[in-house]
Amino acid sequence: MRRAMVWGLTLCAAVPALSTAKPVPVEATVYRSPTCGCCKKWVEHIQTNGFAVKDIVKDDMAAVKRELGVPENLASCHTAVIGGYRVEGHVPAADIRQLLEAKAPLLGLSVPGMPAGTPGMEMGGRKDAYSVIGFGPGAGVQTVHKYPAE
Ligand SMILES: [Cu+2]
Repeated sequence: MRRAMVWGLTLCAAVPALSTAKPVPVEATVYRSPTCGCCKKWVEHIQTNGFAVKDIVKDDMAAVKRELGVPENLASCHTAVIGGYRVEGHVPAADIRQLLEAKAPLLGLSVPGMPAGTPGMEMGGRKDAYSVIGFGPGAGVQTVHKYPAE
């Protein structure tokens, strides 16, 4: 059988028995406070998108962010470390993938605050406009991806 056909079957069928053909999951260490519900939902979002999550519960999230060098003004709820990058808040899995593939010269990505409609912050049909911000190393910040309101 030709290889192209095998891949085609895998993509269409999505059968657990064929899961060995999937790419190896990317490891993600997520720090979150014990009471954070939207953090857990974001963890589920990245898990569904092929990330293997090490879930670490911390009471003092401000200390975690400080240690990892997440700028205070870009802070959100949870903080993750993925492929050496810091991922702060409700960053969509697709943007993390892009960051990893591009090997962008950044310290990390953030979606500051907790905008409605981001992965893990679903609020019915409400979707606020928000931006994924790239930060560091150093003081520099840049907008990596703008999501419009819907
Ligand atoms: Cu949150």
